[in-house]
Amino acid sequence: MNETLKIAVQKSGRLYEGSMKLLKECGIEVSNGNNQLRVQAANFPVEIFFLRDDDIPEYVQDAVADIGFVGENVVYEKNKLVATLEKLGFGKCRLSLAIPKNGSLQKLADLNGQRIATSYPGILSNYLRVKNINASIHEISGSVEIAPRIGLADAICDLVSSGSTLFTNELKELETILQSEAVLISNNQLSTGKKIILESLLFRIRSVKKAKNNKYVLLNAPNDKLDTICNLLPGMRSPTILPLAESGWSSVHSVISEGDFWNIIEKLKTNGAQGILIIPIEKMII
Ligand code: PRT
Ligand code: ZN
Repeated sequence: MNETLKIAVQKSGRLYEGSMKLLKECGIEVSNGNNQLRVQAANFPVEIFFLRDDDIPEYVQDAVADIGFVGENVVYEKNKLVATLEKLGFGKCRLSLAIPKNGSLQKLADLNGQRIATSYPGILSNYLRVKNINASIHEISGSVEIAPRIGLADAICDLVSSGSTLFTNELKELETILQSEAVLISNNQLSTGKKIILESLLFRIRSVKKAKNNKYVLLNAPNDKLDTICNLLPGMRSPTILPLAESGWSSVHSVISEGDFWNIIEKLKTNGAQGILIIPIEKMII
């Protein structure tokens, strides 16, 4: 029997674009033109289910979907029996406690006896227990940031990315409880056929992620500086060196990681590298 892996993706919202883009970068063609609830990919044995993000962990646990793309914050909050297999590199945010900017609350201990509004009662109550804070939790499903202003709560616990929502509501971050990004979760009891499809999907996802974290670099170097320059460029194995038409010079090709980028470029320049080209990598297979 030809099996299909069922993938749960957020129907609309902050993770939709990133999820669809990742599938596309993995070479998986999906059209969701008619706002359908499920679609079969044209060229890979997967079927996409479009769902609310809050429902994804439970649907994956119950095998309605085999895997899902969802925020770690939702995975921790829902606490279902699913395995987190891979961070996906988008949907980055943090779950933080925030307090009025100019109020009497100043530190974590000040939250004792206070009311905290949140959509994450599970994560928050665990955190407060560990920190020995005795506060009451008011669960609300949206617009948490207005709760202190309308007198519903003294503090909030909500997702933050740029911080501008807190700023416009005259709140400030007190503590970060959790760093989060979109992750791939899986049902724990996939059939052998589904596991094979998942492995193939994970291989593609990892190749896309590696490519994003690396850049291809091409430069010209005087031959007497080649050793120093090659030591700055470890590459996947070692740099490729080709002679230039002009004698005494070589062309060096390598791969550098995004994190080291500016640091390495400066050192390359001071060591005599010229004509440096940095090129994005589409896929990286190691
Ligand atoms: O309809 P459905 O239930 O599927 O969607 P939803 O409304 O519950 O979720 P959605 O689309 O808002 O968020 C989906 C996921 O995106 C979250 O679970 C997080 O994993 C991730 N994510 C990343 C964020 C943010 N960044 C984010 N900034 N989710 C929400 N926010 C909100 C936050 O709640 C606050 O209101 O954005 C505001 C803060 O943003 P800044 O930039 O002003 O700090
Ligand atoms: Zn939601």
